[in-house]
Parts: sequence; C-alpha cells; structure tokens
Amino acid sequence: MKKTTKLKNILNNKELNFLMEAHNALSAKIVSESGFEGVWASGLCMSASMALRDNNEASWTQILEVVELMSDATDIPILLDGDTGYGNFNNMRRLVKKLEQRGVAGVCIEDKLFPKTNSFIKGDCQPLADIEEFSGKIKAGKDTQQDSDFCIVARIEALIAGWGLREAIKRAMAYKEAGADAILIHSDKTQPNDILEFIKAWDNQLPVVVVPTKYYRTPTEVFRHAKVSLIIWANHMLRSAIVSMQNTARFVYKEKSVLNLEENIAPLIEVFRLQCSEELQEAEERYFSYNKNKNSVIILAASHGKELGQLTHEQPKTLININGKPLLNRIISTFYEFGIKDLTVVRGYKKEKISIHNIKYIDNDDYENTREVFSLFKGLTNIVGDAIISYGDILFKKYVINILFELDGDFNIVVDSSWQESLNKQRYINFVSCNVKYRKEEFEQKVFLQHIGNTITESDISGEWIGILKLSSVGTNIVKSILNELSQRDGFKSMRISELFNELISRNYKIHVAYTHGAWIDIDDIDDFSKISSF
Ligand code: SPV
Ligand code: MG
Repeated sequence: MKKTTKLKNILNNKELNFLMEAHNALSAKIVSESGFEGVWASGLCMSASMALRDNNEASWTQILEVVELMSDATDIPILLDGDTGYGNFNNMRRLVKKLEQRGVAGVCIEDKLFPKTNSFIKGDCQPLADIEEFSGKIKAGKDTQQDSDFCIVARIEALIAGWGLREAIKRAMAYKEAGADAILIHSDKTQPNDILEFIKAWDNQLPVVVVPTKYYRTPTEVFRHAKVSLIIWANHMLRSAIVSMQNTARFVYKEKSVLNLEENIAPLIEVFRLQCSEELQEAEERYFSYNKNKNSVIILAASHGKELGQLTHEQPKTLININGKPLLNRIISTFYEFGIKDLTVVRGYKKEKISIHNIKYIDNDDYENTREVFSLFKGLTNIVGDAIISYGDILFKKYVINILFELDGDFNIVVDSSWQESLNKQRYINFVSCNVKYRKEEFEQKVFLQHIGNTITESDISGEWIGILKLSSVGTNIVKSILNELSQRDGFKSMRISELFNELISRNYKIHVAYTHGAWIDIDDIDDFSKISSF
C-alpha cells in the first residue's frame, strides 16, 4: 500500500491511531521498528537536532533533506510538520510538489505567520494567519498534489493564541471548505478541557488530530472516547535522546573511561543492524566481483639476484626499480586490481628492505641454500583456500591473470608459447611440453602439462612456464601435504618448482595450462631490462 494511502487510512479509520515523533532517519527507523503506524516529522525536534530554534531558522530545503532521508529509511507514512508552509500559497505549492517527490505522505500546516515561533513559547502573543489567506494556502496545496491520497492537515492555533472555541470552529469550517483532510487542534493547557470542547462542537466533520504534549496526564481512553482520530507524541524521541546523551557525556567526562558505560549503550552490532549493513554485504556478493575474489597470493621473493650485479647489492631482486616503481610493488598492484587483498611475500635476502603496508611476510632466512619450493613450503603455511603463487622477479600484464582465472583445475599454470627467445639463455628455463601445442585453431581444447624442465628436446617444447601457478583449495591441500612429505627427504632445500610439477604429474594430478604469447618478462639479467619499456 502506498504511504499516502496508509496515512489517509490512519486519519479516516474509526480507531484511535498514534504517530511518534522523529527528527532524523535513524529515529524514524526506530519509531517504525517499534510498531508505530506513522512518523511525525516534528519541526521543533528537527530544528533542535540541528541546534536551531523552532523559528524557521532551518531552511525549508534543509528540512526537506531530513524528511527525504527519513522516508528512505522507513515504510510507514511520514506526516511532516510543515510549520506555516514556509511562506505563502506559492511556497506551499512548491513544498507539496517536493514532498510528493520524496515519498512524504502528508503535511500539516499551522495558521500562523512566517517565520513562526513554537506554540509553547509565548503562544498567546503570536499573530494568527488571516483565515482567507490560510484557506488559499490549503487549496493551493490540494490543487498541487498529484497523488489524491496525499494529506494536508490544517492546524488551528486559535486556542493557543487565546481566541477561544468559537474562532477555532470558524477556522476549522473554513479549512474544511478549502479541502483539508483533517484538523489538528492544538492547546498549551495542562488539562484537555478546551480540546474536548472543540471536539464536541466540531462533531467529526473532519478527522481530529491532537498533540498531548502539555496535557499528557490525560488517559488515552479519554481521547478514544471522544473519537479523536490521531494522537501525536510530538517530541518524545528527541527528549529521551537528550537525556541519554547528556548522561553519557557527563559520565565519560567524569570517569575518563568508557569501560563502565559499555553495557548501557547500544552495541556496535546494533548500529550496523540499523544501517542494514548485512544487506550491503549480500549485495556485494551478488554485484561486486571485487569481493568475490577470495584468492590468497604468495609472492616468492627471497632470492638475491646476483646476476644483476650492482643493482642487487643493497636490495633484493624483487625491489629493483622498473620505470620508477619497484618490481614487487608492480606485482602487488596487479593483484590489487583483481581485488585480491590477501598477499604474502616470502622474503629472504635483505628482507628488512621489504616493508609494504598491508602485506603479510614470511621469511626464508636460509635463502642462500634453498630454492623456490622451500620458500613456497613456508609461504603456504597459513593458506587455506585458493592460492596464486607468483615469482617475485617477473613482470606480467593483467591479461596473464585473466587467462589464469579462466582455468578451473586444481593446478593451473600459464605457459608462454613464444619460448624460442629464451632458448639460448644461459640460465635454467622452465620449458614445458603439453598435450597440445599452442595453435589458434585448437583454441577450445583443454591443455595439460606433461613434463617441465630444461632438458626437453626442442621439438617437444610447447612453451615456457612463466612463474605463475593457481591452486584451488583442493590443490592447495594436495600441494601442502606433498611438500610435507617431500620436506623429509634429502635434496628438498634445492628442489625447483618444476620438480614439484613433475612430482604432481607422476601422481596423476592434472596441471591445466593456459597459453599466453608474450605479455610477461622474467627479470634475470641486464638484457631483460631492454624489454621493460613495453610494460
Ligand atoms: C512540533 O513538534 O514541532 C510541533 C508540535 O509543531 S508543538 O511543538 O507542540 O508545537
Ligand atoms: Mg512544529
């Protein structure tokens, strides 16, 4: 049901109904959760919450922004205390238009002059609006509304201003004639007698709304019996918040600690609940691929990189400067772009030089006598789910990670089909042979690793492993248990990752391969720097 229809029903049904005051979206939500059928957006309380006076010191657009947020936060109708309509009939037209746009169900306007003063401050000195002028304002509002259920409540201040019952009835008749949906009859007396007299004389020609702020001792039954349509508790959320905040501030100021306060205030979890934080988390699962990426990354960066001579005297190879940015930072940035935040760097040589914020570190202090498998063994210690393992001395394009993600095996690697360039290099090259060589026409076929090493005959070479491996959580567990087993054997410290792959193959595990054609470089010697400009 539309909020406007709900408010119209509240005013017109035969029962006594209740609105509770709210002054911002949070209090409106709390009102709604407590079971109230509607919210009174109190002018007094909204301005007080801005530490402003109830004298139209807050601009009408500031009020509009508050009620818009209140409306966003709730499903129950909001009746805005629209003061005098913030001006003449023309201002009223604009107000109604804007309130409808923002999902506010109705507005109450009072027959005083702009700028108004709160009715409980020298109420009897306040001038009333001219009946004709105020009736025109009501009519202008009614003519403006697009939704026929939007309600305009006419508030009569005649009793407050000391003009008496006769004037109040006269005004009620005129406002009814102008199209008002209900009459709010206000009083600042501590007894409800004048209100009850009005109700009797008025005889429900339009629904009656009362605000028992001053005559609060009157039992609710009295109003029910008098056939009042709606009671507004006009300021009680704000007043209770004031006492609570004052107590908290005084207590903490005195104690210089929040220890003994904690159990008397809302837990943070309640704050998050009121903000619907959980809904955002669910939405992120649905819409935000950034958060779906649960991979951990291990970057193997323990090696010295002696081949680079001067460049690695003072820093590990992974920190060499590539176009103004250290190699390791470049690798990390690429993974960040995929939303992967859980990164572990295995450090070794000059480990103290590597300290990047938000990165986990594991140290392989035996880096002089060990190879990558040993670093991987250490790096995997705290990893439980999917993992990507990358060498710390390679530079690759984002595309490489994209194609790695397309593979869904337990063990997945990227192989460069343009391996010829590496053929005559003097260092160890991870040549691979696969079940299918890279050919565009066989794009669809699944590719698996058959063997990896630097002794494969040229005609059998399918490409070169680029130093990136992706494990599923199952794959992670398998690698961890195999490494545990192998760590007991001699030669474990000098084991290469290529040997680990061959071990997996010998145990009948399938290593899935994605081909790239370039898009990476291995920083192994000074020559490699010549290719860097393309990255
Ligand atoms: C308000 O809540 O702002 C009201 C009611 O207008 S009263 O303060 O009683 O005027
Ligand atoms: Mg008010």
